[in-house]
Amino acid sequence: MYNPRFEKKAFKKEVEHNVKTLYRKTIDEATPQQLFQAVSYAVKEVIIDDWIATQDQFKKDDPKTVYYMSMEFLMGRALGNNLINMTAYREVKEALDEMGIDLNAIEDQEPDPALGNGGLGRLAACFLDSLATLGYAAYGCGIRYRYGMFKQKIENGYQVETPDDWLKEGNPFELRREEYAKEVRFGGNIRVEYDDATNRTKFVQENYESVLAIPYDMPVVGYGNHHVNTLRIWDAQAITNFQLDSFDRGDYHKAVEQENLAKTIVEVLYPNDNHYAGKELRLKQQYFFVSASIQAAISKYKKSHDDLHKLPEKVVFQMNDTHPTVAVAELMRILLDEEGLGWNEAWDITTHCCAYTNHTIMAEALEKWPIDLFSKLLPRVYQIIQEIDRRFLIQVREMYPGNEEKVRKMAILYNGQVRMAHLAIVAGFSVNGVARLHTEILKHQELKDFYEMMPEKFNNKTNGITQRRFLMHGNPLLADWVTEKLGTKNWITDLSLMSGLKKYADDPKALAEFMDIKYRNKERLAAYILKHNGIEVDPRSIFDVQVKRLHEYKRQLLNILHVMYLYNQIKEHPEMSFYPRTFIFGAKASAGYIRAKEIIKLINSVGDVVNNDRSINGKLKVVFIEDYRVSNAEIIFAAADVSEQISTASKEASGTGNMKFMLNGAPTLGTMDGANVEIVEEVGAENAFIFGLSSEEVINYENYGGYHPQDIYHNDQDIHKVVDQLVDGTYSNGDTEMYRDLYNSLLTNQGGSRADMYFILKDFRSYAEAQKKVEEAYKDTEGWAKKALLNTACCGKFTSDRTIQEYVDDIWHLDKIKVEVETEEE
Ligand code: NBG
Repeated sequence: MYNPRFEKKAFKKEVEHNVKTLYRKTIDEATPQQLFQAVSYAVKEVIIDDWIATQDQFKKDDPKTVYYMSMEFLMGRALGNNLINMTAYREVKEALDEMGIDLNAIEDQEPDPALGNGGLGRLAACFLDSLATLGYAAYGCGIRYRYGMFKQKIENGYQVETPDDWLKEGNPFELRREEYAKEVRFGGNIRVEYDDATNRTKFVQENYESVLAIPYDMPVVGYGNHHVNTLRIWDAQAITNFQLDSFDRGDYHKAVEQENLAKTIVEVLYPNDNHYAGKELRLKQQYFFVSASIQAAISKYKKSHDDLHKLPEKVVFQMNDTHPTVAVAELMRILLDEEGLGWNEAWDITTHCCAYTNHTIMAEALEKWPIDLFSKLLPRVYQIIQEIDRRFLIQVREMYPGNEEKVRKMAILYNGQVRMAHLAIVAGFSVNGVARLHTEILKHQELKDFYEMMPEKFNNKTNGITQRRFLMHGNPLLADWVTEKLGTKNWITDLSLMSGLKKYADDPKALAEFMDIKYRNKERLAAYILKHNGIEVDPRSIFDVQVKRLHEYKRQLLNILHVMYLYNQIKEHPEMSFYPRTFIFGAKASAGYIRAKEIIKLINSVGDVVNNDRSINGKLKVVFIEDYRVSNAEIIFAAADVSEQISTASKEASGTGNMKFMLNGAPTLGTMDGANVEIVEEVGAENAFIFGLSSEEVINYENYGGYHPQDIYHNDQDIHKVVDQLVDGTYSNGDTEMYRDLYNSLLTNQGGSRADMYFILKDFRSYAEAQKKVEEAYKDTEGWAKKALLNTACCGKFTSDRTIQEYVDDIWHLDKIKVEVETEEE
């Protein structure tokens, strides 16, 4: 056993004790939420010992540490995952059973900490899991948003957002660490002073507003190795002594302003995925957590080292997209202004400590802050960026004499804007994309100029996911089966072992078992759908699933238009053979993304019509799962037959949902985009369903034109009919305007954006053909089982353990730690 304190008797006692001291109750009297708290505190007690042991080990070994800087950490629930990683899930489940407590029900009491939007935030969470499991020293650095991702309700087919008050009941796993608070300053002006004593110019920020950043630490438990890293998320608080001070001086307004700044700064996560909104508060959030994190990292370093020049030997800051790139200027500021280093030394340190990951080529996601806003909010940081830019442009001019076009294209400051990606590339020693195709597009299209000037910085790190959450926790039936078939549990930390399942691809008994597990998971999802949607779905039908953020480039619209087409087919040819299908969607739309919300409404409207048409005998069902999030995702992946990964080629940087489906035995129906390319490479084209334009074709159309969706609309009668149904009232109770915008978006150019800019009509036929192939393939029960099993067997590459090891080997160069703990184990 992992830890004797999970021994049943002791653990039960601990839970009883917690219920008593926290709530003055007995187990029988406690509410489910109170039981969740009591159990979690009991688990935390054990974690804390390992957490301390890990910190002690760090002190002894002094390993290099990565600070993973991210605006988002989509952690999902902690209790179950912590138990799994402490290899105590079963013991605790049994112990609780004996007390008449159902662990699953207790787990459901935990709010999903949803401090992220989608793939980018969930990737950060998977990375933390892998870093701890592989035994590396790492901090996740982020924001403790008071409200995480909004909760989605579907009312009358429309998305309605409600606040996610995730901290309402308290978070049993966090520790508030007041003593490590840092001050963060905004605004004011910079006074330049000459210090005769040191012979140096000093830059003094005056008339600023400031807030106190207070860290909350959450444990990140590695699998079975006693290694516990830290996710450090910052809360904001007004600086009280200043408040009193200014109150005394009658500066009441300033005091109230600081109070408000502190409140608003961490109030809410911006619900934008792949979209930049340019809001001042967002920039404040960025600087707030970045400044606090860097200050903390430097003070920690200085506790046991005296030479800042050697910082890169012990510290690396990984910037998760451009959101934290202000880090490079903040590190420069601290080294220059607070530590008194010269520019060249500071630059040398910074450019050996900072690395940048790019997560998208979507133009609307690129962060470009207006200079006036930026320089007002961060006056000193802005000065430093000006100097970085000035020096960089000298290099560009040296390398490309007379080429002012280059200068314009590459400058950090241009056209009244601060281009954050350029800052990150200039200052970072590494620039990576998140799937091979994505990195190639960065090198040869989006970031071509930078790649030509500094090719050595560019590298690829194909994303991955953690099998601990997405197989062990989400799909225990399959996890046990895999262990039995492989004869080892080692796949839990070495997913390449899954290839050992390949030998069962022609074993009818194994295939039947595999599909039986899938069936039971489909029953579990069907029960969830019945409970939440009131819709009855048949687990024998094909579960065709698209779950991800709602975005036009992800093309949920293509999927639902195809459902409309199938429905027309069934109605027109009632006699035709048709394998029953259940189309399952789950997606949140950013609150301000109107077209995305129209698509949600359309999906629900199509569902209403199709699900209630008795004439089609339940052949077709459409389900929209409300509030898609990590906890229900686990249930959904386990139950999927088909994984819809249908983004316009070139647009999806990687995708990670695609990997979770694959792990759970669902073949990909997708375009050659993002990591789909590598999935197909691993599993073989015969075990996936690929369709659509290639990324090159898409890029060519984008650059040179030549795509006219009207031609398709006029020449293809089936497409014509489906598109017309958007405006003939079929799915809108006769309202011809409800989906007019979607209709127009497909057929007419609209202020700056081309008609059908995501090539939905262009790819429609080949998508429909691929769907036809899915149906044919599914009818062959054993053939399908083989494809499904091979997906699971070939997913080894897509573990985040592999990704993290690559980051360690090529970018971070961390030292492995072995946490020594004394246990009474024999
Ligand atoms: C997203 C991409 C996904 C990718 C994740 C994680 C942003 C900016 N990017 O394709 O759209 O899987 O990042 O890398 O959210």
